[in-house]
Amino acid sequence: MQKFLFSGDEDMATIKERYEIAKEQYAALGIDTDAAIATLKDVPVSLHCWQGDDVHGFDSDGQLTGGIQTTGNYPGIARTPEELMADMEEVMKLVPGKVKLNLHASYAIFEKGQKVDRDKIEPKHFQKWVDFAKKHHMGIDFNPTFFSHPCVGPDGMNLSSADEYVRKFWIEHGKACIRIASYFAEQTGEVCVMNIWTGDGLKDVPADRMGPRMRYKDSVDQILSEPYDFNKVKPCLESKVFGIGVEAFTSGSSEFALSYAAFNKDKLIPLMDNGHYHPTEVVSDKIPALLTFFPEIALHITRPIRWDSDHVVLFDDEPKEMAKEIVRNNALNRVHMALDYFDASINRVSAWAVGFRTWQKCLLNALCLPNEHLKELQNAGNFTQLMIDQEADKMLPFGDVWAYYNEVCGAPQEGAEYSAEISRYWNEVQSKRQ
Ligand code: RNT
Ligand code: ZN
Repeated sequence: MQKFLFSGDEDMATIKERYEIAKEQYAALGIDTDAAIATLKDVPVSLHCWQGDDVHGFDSDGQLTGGIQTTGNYPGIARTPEELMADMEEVMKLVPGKVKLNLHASYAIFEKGQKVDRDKIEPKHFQKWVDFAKKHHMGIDFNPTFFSHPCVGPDGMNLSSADEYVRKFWIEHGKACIRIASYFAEQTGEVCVMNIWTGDGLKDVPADRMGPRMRYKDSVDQILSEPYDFNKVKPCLESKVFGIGVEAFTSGSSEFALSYAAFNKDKLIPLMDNGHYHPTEVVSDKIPALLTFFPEIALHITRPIRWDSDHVVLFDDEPKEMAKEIVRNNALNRVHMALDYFDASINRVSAWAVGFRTWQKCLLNALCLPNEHLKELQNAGNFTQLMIDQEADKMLPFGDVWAYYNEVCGAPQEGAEYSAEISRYWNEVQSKRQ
């Protein structure tokens, strides 16, 4: 018998009962929601350590540079590795799905008297992170930190600097990071994606665009000359259109990064950050374009508002569309997915968790669509029915599947349950940091 449910009336049906009803509705369209949940549970998504402390890291007290910015001064920021790890553990309680750890080199943890500069960092400076990852059965992704550091040329550049001393320092940093990435892969038994991003660029009209790009290319060539096993360490190159203070030119433009990846397919993969393009360009459209040519690609998932503002990812159209492109092209094992946003104006643990939960929603939503059927309609040129069906699919009871997924994963439910846990952690832990 059909049940009628009133929203908010929890007594009417349990999460499981609601799920069973939803499941039938999906099954009528040929969608297996149990299979969708089982698939998603095992797909790793990289959780970036830098949302927890506004991209400060532990190796310097300097300002955030490189064309990126955090705004806001919400209290309770993590100030030490222990606090950051505790916050990340809290985030892991708040989210469903499989978490992979994403570290920046600036998060090296030095024992007393151990401090070295970035060109000399070693695996041992990340041992505590390796132990942390092992404790939680996580793989680790890694990022050299080519920003927030005083060693820059007169033009503010590093990997594309005309100052050879500066450039060499950063090449050595990149090589050190390859060695650390290899250590992570070996220790965790999982692939380590190592992303190269530099904010190198110029504020105003350049006199030379080619020079910095040739030097950037040579720097990446030299970094990748450090030996590594490409099956275990996946270096990537992240492009960017502009940054704060580098509005006129970036060395690592989209064409540069993509061409580099295309000509070095046996050693590097391309990385697209959906905040790094002109505002009307969409990464959802670029994903299948790249998958046509590259066996693997990597993503930074963020939410740009008018610029690369790195707002917390929310369940709106573009990330949904990005997830659809990954899922309907059977590319969940070809796309390395990492989150990259940093909001300092709200509770950082909540910001962190909401973004991770959002990307899980996007993937689950994509897994619960009649993708093959919709493709067939497109291929048959039946655009009338395609529109009707795509609109109907938006009204499927996805919230019930999502609620059940959270229950299965032991994550809190949307709304009051989630808020209660955020408040508890604030009262017991974060508020005491002031
Ligand atoms: C900056 C890039 C880069 C950084 C992180 C911290 O615009 O997106 O990926 O956000 O490395
Ligand atoms: Zn990014």
